[in-house]
Amino acid sequence: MNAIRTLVFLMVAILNSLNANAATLISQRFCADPSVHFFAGKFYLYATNDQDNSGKYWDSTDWRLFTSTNLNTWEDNGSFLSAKIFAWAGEKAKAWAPEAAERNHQYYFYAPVGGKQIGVAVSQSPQGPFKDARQSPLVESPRDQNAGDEPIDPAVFIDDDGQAYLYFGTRIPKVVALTKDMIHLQGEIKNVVINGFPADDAKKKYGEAPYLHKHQGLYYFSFSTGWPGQIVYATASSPLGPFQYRGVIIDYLPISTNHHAIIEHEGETTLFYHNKTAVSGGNFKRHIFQDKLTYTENGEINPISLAQ
Ligand code: FUB
Repeated sequence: MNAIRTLVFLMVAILNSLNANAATLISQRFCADPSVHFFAGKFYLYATNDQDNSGKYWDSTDWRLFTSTNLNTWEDNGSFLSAKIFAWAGEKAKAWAPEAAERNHQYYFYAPVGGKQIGVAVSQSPQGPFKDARQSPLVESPRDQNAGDEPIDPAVFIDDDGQAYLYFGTRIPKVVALTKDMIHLQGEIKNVVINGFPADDAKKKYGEAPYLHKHQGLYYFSFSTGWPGQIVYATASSPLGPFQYRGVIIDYLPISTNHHAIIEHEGETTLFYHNKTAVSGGNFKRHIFQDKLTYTENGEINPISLAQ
């Protein structure tokens, strides 16, 4: 089994080196739901730790951290945080798609601990140790009005004016401003409005995995269309929308979920997402890949060609 595994990864490495456009596998460890950031001179990739789940459900209880100095090769820092830090989440807490953000040299870690609650933790270092920032969920259904049935998949965007926004949600995308301390909601939770889905494709709708980034002054809201899902995007002139549907970034993958992150650094855009491989072969044992993302002159995102 080990010999087969080594052979498959050697083949992937050879394919990667032959084709500069091919997606690159970031680690042989099972991991998913990438959240990628450049903090204090280094890249950090926070992930759902599929290495530790049962293989039958997304039931891992810890998150995994990778670091990089060049955005090409990643060091595996292993399981770096347990869902147990959120004591209020109880025994059944799951470690699902994480997110991170920095403000004033404090690092904030956001994560769902199952389908109903999102917690926030804080640390002086992007690598931790993190502690629960408020001893209660940041978002909770049904406690918070309009949080939706399944408030998962937090994504934080801090605009150039310093205002932070939290996006999250399943089936209905949600957005809410965050207070300056990054650990409280500011104002109402609103639905994210996306107009212009193609009328001839009923599958083109919001599913999960929201992500917001800004490119040349335009706000790009990208997300998975469901299970299985494409990663598609819509744009707006405000982080609050309304957004106009623009197109597909990643087509359907042979896996039940997809979840991505986009980082712009020194003029280059890099896309991270998860997929299954010949080794993982399953919906719960996923692998993270990265690929270059490019735009047309009109600000459209060129869809990536899939290596898997
Ligand atoms: O990893 C658990 C769940 O699967 C995430 O919250 C979703 O985005 C999907 O990737």
